[in-house]
Amino acid sequence: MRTTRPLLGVFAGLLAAVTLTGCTQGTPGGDAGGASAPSTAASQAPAPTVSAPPRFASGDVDIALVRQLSSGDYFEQWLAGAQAEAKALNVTLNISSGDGNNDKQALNLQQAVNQRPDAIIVDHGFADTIQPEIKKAVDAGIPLVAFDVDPGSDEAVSLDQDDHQIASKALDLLKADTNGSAKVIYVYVAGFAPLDRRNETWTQFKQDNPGIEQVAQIGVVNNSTASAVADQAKAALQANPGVTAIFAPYDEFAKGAVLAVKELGLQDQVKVYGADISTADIGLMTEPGSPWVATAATDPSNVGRVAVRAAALLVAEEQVGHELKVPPALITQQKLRDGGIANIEQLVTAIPELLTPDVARVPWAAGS
Ligand code: SR1
Repeated sequence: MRTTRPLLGVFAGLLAAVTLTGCTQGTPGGDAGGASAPSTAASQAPAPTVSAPPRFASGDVDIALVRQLSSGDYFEQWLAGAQAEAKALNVTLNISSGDGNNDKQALNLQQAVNQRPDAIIVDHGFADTIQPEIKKAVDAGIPLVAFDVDPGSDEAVSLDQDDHQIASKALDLLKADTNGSAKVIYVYVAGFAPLDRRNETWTQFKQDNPGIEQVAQIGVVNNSTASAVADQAKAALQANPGVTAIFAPYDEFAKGAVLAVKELGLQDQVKVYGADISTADIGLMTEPGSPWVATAATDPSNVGRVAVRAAALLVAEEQVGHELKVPPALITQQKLRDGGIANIEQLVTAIPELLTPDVARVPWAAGS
């Protein structure tokens, strides 16, 4: 797939990189509903040694981003990163969201395909509704990156956060903290690819650790996931007085679990093991007496950046790889408190592996 790039010099490459900063966006870059400023690897990365392909230099690249969900810390941070990377690469990002309505997302993808963008990023989605539309995009020859959704096509590039690791990192700590003996409430909704993969790890974990007993399963994903989960978690805690842990591998789930534990005054008895991270999550985890003791997470804005870089590489017919993974880190309450970490920027400084400039590196871009 790698094309031969024209023999343009280093000077031209640097010039292009400099002129790429003032670009036009399909949506305003960097404004993502109050999400933290996206992190960047620019300061660590070497200067680009090749020039941008002419279409990138002239701002003629359109990428459609077709989302299933957009509300909540994770999705806001992810979008902020995607927009920042689009701006850095001088591409126009046309964004749509199904707002949790799978048919709407499928329609959005159909419309995006009709507009023939240079590439499409599909961000989450249910296989039944989105795969037929992904097939149409692929059949039309449009390069496609599928984040957190099974594209059902070998032609698409898959991107995920290594969800098995996300689950196992949190569960290994749960096991260590409880000496392998705990009654656990589990939060899960089937159909979301990352949650389904984390569920595979949880299922295996229970088999391998007979002292860990799931006493209740709860879960809902909607526009107010945290408060809906809080209501469910309260009922499950009241029905199961011996619970000592809640495994809630999505930060909106974890927020709901934390709320329930606090409202019932069970902070000393019940600990929450989550996934994902945001500045708001860090605040919740480090509050005095917080039951949220650990989360396994990537930096969401970094993942959004990776998705856009992968799509840009496909447009440039550069090698990308068929499956991209952004590895998570385990973030404990203890580590946050000990490090005085209060926001995502400080977290990324403390754990630089959260930035992954080598995943889908764009050779002509600074900071990729
Ligand atoms: C409803 S799916 C939510 C998950 O998507 C992303 O993978 C985030 O990690 C989040 O946990």
